[in-house]
Amino acid sequence: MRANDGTRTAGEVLIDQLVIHGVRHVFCVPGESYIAALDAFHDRDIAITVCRHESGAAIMAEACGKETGRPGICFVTRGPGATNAAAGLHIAQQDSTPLILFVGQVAREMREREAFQELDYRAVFGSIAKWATEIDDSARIPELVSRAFHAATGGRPGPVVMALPEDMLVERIAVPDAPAFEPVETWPGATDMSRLQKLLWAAERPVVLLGGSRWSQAATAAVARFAERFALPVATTFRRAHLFDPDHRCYAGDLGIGPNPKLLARIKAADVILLVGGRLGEQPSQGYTLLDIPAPRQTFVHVYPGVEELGRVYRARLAINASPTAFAAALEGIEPPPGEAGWRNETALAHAEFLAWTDKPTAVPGAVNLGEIIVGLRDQIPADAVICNGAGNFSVWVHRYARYRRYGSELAPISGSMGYGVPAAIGIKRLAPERMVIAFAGDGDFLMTGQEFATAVQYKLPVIIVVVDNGMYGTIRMHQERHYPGRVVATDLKNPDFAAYARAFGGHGATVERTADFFPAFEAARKSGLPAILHVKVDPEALTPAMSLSAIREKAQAARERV
Ligand SMILES: Cc1ncc(C[n+]2csc(CCOP(=O)(O)OP(=O)(O)O)c2C)c(N)n1
Ligand SMILES: [Mg+2]
Repeated sequence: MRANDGTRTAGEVLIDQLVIHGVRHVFCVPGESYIAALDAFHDRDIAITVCRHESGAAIMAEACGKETGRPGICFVTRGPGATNAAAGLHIAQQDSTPLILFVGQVAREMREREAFQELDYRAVFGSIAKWATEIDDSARIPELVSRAFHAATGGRPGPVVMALPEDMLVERIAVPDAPAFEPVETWPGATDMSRLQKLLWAAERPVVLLGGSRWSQAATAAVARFAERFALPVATTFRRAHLFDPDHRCYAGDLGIGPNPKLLARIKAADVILLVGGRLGEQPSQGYTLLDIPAPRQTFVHVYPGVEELGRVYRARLAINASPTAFAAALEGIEPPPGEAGWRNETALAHAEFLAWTDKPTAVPGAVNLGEIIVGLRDQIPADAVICNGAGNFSVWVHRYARYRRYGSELAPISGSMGYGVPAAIGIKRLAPERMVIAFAGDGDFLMTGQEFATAVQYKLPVIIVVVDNGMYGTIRMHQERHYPGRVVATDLKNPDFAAYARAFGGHGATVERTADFFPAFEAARKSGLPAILHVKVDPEALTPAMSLSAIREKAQAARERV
């Protein structure tokens, strides 16, 4: 019960700050270290999702941060709770997602003795988080929590860790609340925009690349209008395909794993590259081979919300420190070159090449073709359906063949973290129960966080999880076959019956062994109204859309014999 003498416990002050900053959902695994904060949720209008593992809770919060651009909120206990949650922190860091992780901490008078589950959070998370701190003085909660929201969202977004000593949370204090935070926009200057216009007017083969976070529905729509007015080809970076409508005549495809070689050639041959919001890290740059470092041959324009990234790897001809949302709005103010753009036909060709690369799945060994399943789903799911996945070779099919039709329809780890898809799907379904949410998971990938299926059942969240079972950690087997052909070590998996697993948790489960059986199974899963798992058994030979397992092995063996 809250007192009416003008005082609040520190736990109550903390939760009140969350309400003020607009938090509607938090994800947690409880711990005795922060029950005073948990208690303060009791009469506040914030939905709590209690999870089965802190990595699941942190990923759910990260997915909400990714989707909304406002910090996802996760509460975990000290020591083991915090280290379990590290998976989500690392994703938030690499994916540039705003996230605040609140961690219980030992009482202040016990610190530095290595008390039960004690950790030094500033030291442990100092290099993962944008800011890791501990609240010593309960009176400063409004100030420090306000700072956490600004730090998580400002510039390049990322994770913040706040440790909460147990005794601090029960102190009774009288302090005023902080005002509600708003993410700080960084606007491009008028000179930046006129220099950009000049560079585009002088271009012959320009390309636009979109990536990173700090986008919105309005910003992606503004970029689409800009692309139309200038007839520019637009590509997206690794796992950011939802930033541009795939049906738009300017869309040239995405720079994922195993991308369209024609898209790579197009970017290499471009004379002006405008990169908005992304870092062009190892994956989209194809191992830092796409552009010369530090000085790309092309006229390189880099628009990024965090100033520390500009000039870090690539020396831009024009570096613009702006958030994508602000930059996209400013694009309305620049004009295309007079007359017909010389590159208009190239843009049409780029889109045709994207369609040719993605329209028809390649043939693969076995009775199930994952590409055909994903192509078949395109017209069966609503445009605002969210498609989630973790890491593994199965995701290469997902990214190549899925159509992400709306901003926010793709939730996938830029960090390549296995186990992402299931909690991401549950987190987003909790936030937006009206949207269809699908997760693709590998057999290895799924069991890293598959226990959160219980969370989906507990909160009646009918997500549909497609487990692509090839009986192995296929990605690693692929690398093994390439480098050590025929020498299989630690990549085989003996799997459970995933459909029975779903039913044991109280969900819907079905097994699919032929492509054509997938679609009625999907429909039945949807109609069940329950969280569902479709256990799709694929041939282990179907290792990539381009090459079978045996072909990869034979190619590596032949290369060995030649040397
Ligand atoms: C948390 C984590 N651990 C390990 C890896 C290394 N890794 C990348 S893909 C992969 C195998 C994925 O197997 P599975 O989910 O079955 O998908 P498949 O490649 O077989 O389609 C592994 C172990 C990783 N990316 N993330
Ligand atoms: Mg597998």
